[in-house]
Amino acid sequence: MGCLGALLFLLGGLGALAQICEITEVDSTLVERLGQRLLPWMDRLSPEQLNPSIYVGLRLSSLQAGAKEAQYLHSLKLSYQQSLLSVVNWCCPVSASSNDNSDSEARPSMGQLALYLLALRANCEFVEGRKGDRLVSQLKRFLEDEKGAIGHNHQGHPHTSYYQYGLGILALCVHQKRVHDSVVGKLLYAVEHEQHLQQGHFPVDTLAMAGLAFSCLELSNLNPNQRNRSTVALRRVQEKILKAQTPEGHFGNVYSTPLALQLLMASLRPTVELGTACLKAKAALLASLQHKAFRNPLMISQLLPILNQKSYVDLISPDCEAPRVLLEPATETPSQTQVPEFIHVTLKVSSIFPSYRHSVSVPVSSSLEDVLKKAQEHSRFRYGTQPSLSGPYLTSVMGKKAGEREFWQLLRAPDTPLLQGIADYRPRDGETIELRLVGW
Ligand code: B12
Repeated sequence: MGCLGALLFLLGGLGALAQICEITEVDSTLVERLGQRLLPWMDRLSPEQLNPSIYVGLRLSSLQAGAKEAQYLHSLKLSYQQSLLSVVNWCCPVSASSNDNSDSEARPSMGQLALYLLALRANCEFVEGRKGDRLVSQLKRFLEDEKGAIGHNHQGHPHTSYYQYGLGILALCVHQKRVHDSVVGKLLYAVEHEQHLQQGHFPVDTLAMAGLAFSCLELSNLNPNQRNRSTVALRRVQEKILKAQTPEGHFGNVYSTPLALQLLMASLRPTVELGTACLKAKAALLASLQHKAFRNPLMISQLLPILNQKSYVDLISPDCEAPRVLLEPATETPSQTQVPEFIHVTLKVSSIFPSYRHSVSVPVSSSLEDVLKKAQEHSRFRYGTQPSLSGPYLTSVMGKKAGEREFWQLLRAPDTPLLQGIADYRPRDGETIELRLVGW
């Protein structure tokens, strides 16, 4: 045992090990800057731009947005209640299909409904009354449908994903709503036979979400018959996440680290190995913050809780009286008007016939979305997107829509998948970006 190990052992002896995965003493200006990036998004109150995850992230953070926060929750309530009441048989998630040109079928998916329930709980509300009961029944029905899609012999897949399945169970759990053992059983099976989760592209995020759901069930004792299985699965999740730590310290990648830390923080089984891994992850995360890796509001919303030593499991009994620092809008430094410098980016699509390859010129620090727009204006390139909580999701390229369990993957040539979406990724001069239709 090295020096660090010895220190952690000592802390454990003092009963402090339970907090060993907490990310404390982060520069408060860094945290505030993250929060400030959420503020402009809180002015976007149209149903397709509302994002319950932003509200949850802020309420579990050390920051508050004053009157904006209440207004945002109000808009969320109007939008979600309306969707519920206007659709008699509210079901079936928005599929990953679209027309070319932006399309926006704005019916909340299972995961979005779950996030909305988390948002209510973040405001210390329990779903209740007739409307509340309908929300709960709806989410339970979603989960039952997904259970059916997975099938008796577990050969099928949920229509959405195991990530959303975990989110659904977690949301009901923090509202103390019990789901059937067989629903929890499907998620347990998926974790026990991990190839089901490996098939997805982001096993760490999915494992972390499943783990958060199991932690909540364990703490709330909602499915006592599944307790032993759930305990073993939780340990497995923790081990898998620790094994997925990269040499720099991230769990999976930089963007799965916040959820992974939420899970590890909520862990009831701290170990020395866990403490060491968390310290390393903290260092990696702080370095990413310095490099401004966190600009996407959804990503910030998953990160803010851990910088306040909180996880979604804390929504079992949230502290709505905890003092939080009021966010002021960022002061803008006036940019000097300069002649924009241009870069060249090559766009490549081989998954269609005839294949496509074209170079476009865009101003420095343009997004990939700007590149796609430019290519569409100046060549035969066509694309379609769908709004999502993470931003515009690329659904079709050259008229070819991604089918069920397929997606248009974004890669930097020759073969590096991008870690950001089209709105956030900023290509460098000379880069080739490939859009590739793949299964998941
Ligand atoms: C499941 C999942 C997928 C599935 C989605 C299909 C499905 N039916 O579920 C697949 C494998 C297809 C996928 C693809 C991609 N994903 Co993804 N995905 C996730 C995951 C695990 C859960 C998303 C979810 O269900 N959220 C909950 C629901 C309620 O929210 P929602 O907005 O309604 O969900 C939809 C969107 O999230 C959308 N979606 C999924 N991924 C992404 C990524 C981006 C950038 C956008 C705009 C939309 C989007 O699909 C969801 C279902 O419709 C998250 C993990 C996380 N920590 O959030 C990563 C995550 C969001 N994905 C990520 C990335 C990078 C991608 C890709 C860009 C990878 C690539 N190189 O191609 C592509 C998207 C490319 C495109 N066409 O625009 C990153 C985003 C990081 C960031 N900086 O924003 C995350 C955080 C994973 C990670 N740790 O790196 N993803």
